[in-house]
Parts: sequence; C-alpha cells; structure tokens
Amino acid sequence: MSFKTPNHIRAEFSAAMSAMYRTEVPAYGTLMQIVGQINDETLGSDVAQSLNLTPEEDTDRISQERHGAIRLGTAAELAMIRRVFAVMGMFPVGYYDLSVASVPVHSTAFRPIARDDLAHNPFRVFTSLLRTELIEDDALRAKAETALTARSIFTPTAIALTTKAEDQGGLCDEDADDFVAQVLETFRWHPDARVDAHVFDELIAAHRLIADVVSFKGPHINHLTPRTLDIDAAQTAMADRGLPAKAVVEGPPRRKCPILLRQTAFKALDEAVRFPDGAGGWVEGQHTARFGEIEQRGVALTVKGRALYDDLLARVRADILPAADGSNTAAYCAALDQVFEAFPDDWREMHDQGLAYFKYGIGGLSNVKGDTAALLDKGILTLSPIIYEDFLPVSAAGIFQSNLGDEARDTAQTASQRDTFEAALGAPVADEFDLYQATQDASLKACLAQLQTAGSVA
Ligand code: OOG
Ligand code: NI
Repeated sequence: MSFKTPNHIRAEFSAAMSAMYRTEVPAYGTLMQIVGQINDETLGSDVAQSLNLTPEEDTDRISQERHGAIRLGTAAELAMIRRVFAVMGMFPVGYYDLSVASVPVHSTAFRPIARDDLAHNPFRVFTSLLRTELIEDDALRAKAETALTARSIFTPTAIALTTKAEDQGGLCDEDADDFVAQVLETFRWHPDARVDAHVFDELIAAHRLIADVVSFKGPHINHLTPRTLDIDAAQTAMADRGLPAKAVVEGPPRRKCPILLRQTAFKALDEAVRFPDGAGGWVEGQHTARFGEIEQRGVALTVKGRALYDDLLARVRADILPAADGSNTAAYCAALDQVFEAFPDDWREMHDQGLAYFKYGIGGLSNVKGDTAALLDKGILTLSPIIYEDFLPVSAAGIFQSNLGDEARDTAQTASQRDTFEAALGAPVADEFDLYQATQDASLKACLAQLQTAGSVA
C-alpha cells in the first residue's frame, strides 16, 4: 500500500485551514493580499539579496507559509491533538509558560522538525492548554471542568483515521483526504455557546481567555498568520486598508539582518454568538475571539544570542512600555533602536560571536587550508541564516493581551508547570536550540565532506 506523505497531508491541511479561515474572517483574505504583494515587491528588490535567504527553503515557500493558534481545555484534548498532528508530520517543540504574562495557559508549538520537511511546508500551530487550576472560585472551576469534560472536539472519523494511520504507518490518498476534512471540523468556528449567558459572564470576569476556551464546542482557530518579508511595509498597508492594527510591532526592532520574530496583529472581531436559555431557546450575545496577525521571521538565535536579546528587550521595557493607543509609539521605537545597537547587525559578526545559527553552503572551490573562519574569509564557505521557526512568549503574551481588551493584569500567576504539561501531552517537547544546532552542524559537515571530495581543503 502506498501512503500520502505527512508533508503532503500537512500542506493540504494548511491550505484547507486557510480557505476555511478566509470565509470565516474576510479580513484574513485582505491580509493575504497585502502580504503577497509586499513579498513580491521585496523579492524583486535588493533587500531580498541582503537577507542571504536560501530560495528552495525560504522564499519559494513563503506564500504557503502560515501559523495558527488554538487553545485547548483538557489534558485528553492535548494528548489527542498530538496524535493528530503527528499524522501530518508536526511535533511539539518548545514549552511556553504564559502565566508570566498573567495568561492562564501553557503552550507548545506543533511543527515539522527536519530541514527538508520545513522546506516542504513549515505549517505550525501554537497550541495552548488552559490551566483550570488558576480559576480561583471553586464553584466556577467545577462548572468549567464539567463543561470541558462533557465535550468531544474530534469527530469519530478523525479519531478512527488517526488510529489507522498509527497502526499502519500512514494513510492512503483517499483516507488522507478524508482525514484533512475531518480534522478541519475541530478548528471550525461555532457561534452556539455550550454554557448559558450567566456562566459565560462569570467566566469572562475570571479571565476572557477562560471564557473563550470553555464556552464553545471546540478550539476554533483564533488566527492564521502569513509570513511577510517586510512587516513595517505590511503594517502601513494594513492601516491604509482600514485594518485596526496594533500600535507597535512586537519583538526586535527593524534591522538589516532580521532576528527571531516580529509580529503585529489587528484586534479581535466582535462576533455574534448565542447562548442556550435553558428552555430550548437562545439568547443573542457577543464574543471577541479571533484576530488577524502577520509576522516577519529572522535568524534563529543561540542561547547566548537569545540571552542578549532578552536582556536588551527587558532594558527597553523597564524604561518604556508601548501604550495600546499608540501615543508613545515613536518614543518606544526609538528606545528599541537605540538599545539594540548593542546587537551586531551583520551575519558574519553574529556567526563569529556565536549569537545565531547558520546554514553553510559552498561558495567556490579552491585549494585552501584553514578553519571555518578562513574558509568563510575566502568565500569557499558561505552563510545563510537558519530561520527561526518558533515563537516568542513575550510577543505571544502581548498579542494575547491586545486581543483581550488590553486589560491591565500585572500580577504574574504561579510557577511554570512544564512537567505537568508534558504529562498531559503524553510526550516531551523538543528543545528548539538542539534542533537549530543540529541543522547547523549537519550543514557544516556536509560542506566539509564535499570540499574534501573535491580536494579543496586539507
Ligand atoms: C496564541 C498567541 C500566540 C503567536 O504568534 O505568538 C501566537 C493565542 O492567542 O492563542 O500565536
Ligand atoms: Ni500567532
């Protein structure tokens, strides 16, 4: 029997998700147009050249590239989604503790891991698990837990096909198509709440995010984010098209050599929902859950580079925090630019200081002896950035917050619970630094082997 590859299933699922979200949230279609146009312009300019990107891995995939986010309610849901994503070649990478930003969830990102698989389609889903233990009121916590355990977010066919894929090692074309359609159901928006308006209001008062997770039939996809090569241009274009963008782009400042991740979003939509009235009828209501987001991805940083980034950002934010109304945007951006002057803005320098991860390539063959630095100096080896495939908790928290109405919630909640999260998931999460390091090491090894075969290095 021949199976459809996980890479193909993932690409088809990502496309199906995009098509569904475009009908659910029309502004997402506008975002796609903006990003598509800006990426075409950037690719045709010198900027693309200076990014040193690898076309087959970075720019060819860019119009297919997106991430989504969901919020789950129970350990069983998280364990099942892990099995579902595995069928598509997506695995949990990284642990994010959002309680540091007073958001009562912890999270991982499901994504492909191998270089070839990322090149094929890098679709990722930021997946959060609600921490119901952070609901302080006992009676409300019990209501929330009852509502969550009573729902089933996967269709029976989705579960059966996941089990079939695990048992036989894959899915044939027909089953794979069915699997994509069935799994899509889990992420669909359902305007009919499963709790009454009173419980909903209580949950909202506890935390808006708790209400979003607990009150509905499933973990509706709450945003789908295309990747742009120039987020500042996209931000301007969003404003021009009337999309209510956040005042400030989250993350590092604009640079010649982009690092990590820069993101911006527009506010959650007010959506019509309805609540059961307990007598067979419905009460109309409103909920804000879904939003639009775009991102620009730069080089993945090493532990050392990340520490420098965290330190510089903390320094900026100790001084000035961006106001939600945009009143201090210019001052915030100026502070960011100034403090980040301490972070080298040159690929080679970042490489030599061990701040970022790179893929090595062969620039030319000639008979040179020497170490990596000497080979880079002579242009025998070349560098291109390994793109950051993960997320930034501080940005994530900023985005969560901005879509929860910018409520001030500055009391950090309890300690990190990575072990509890992994127990719920039923597997450890991979360490993203190890993955980038392995990609870098493998690329150097392959280049050196090639040079040796060609007799170019001693
Ligand atoms: C997820 C927010 C995190 C990102 O891009 O950092 C995220 C959420 O609001 O559920 O998607
Ligand atoms: Ni996002």
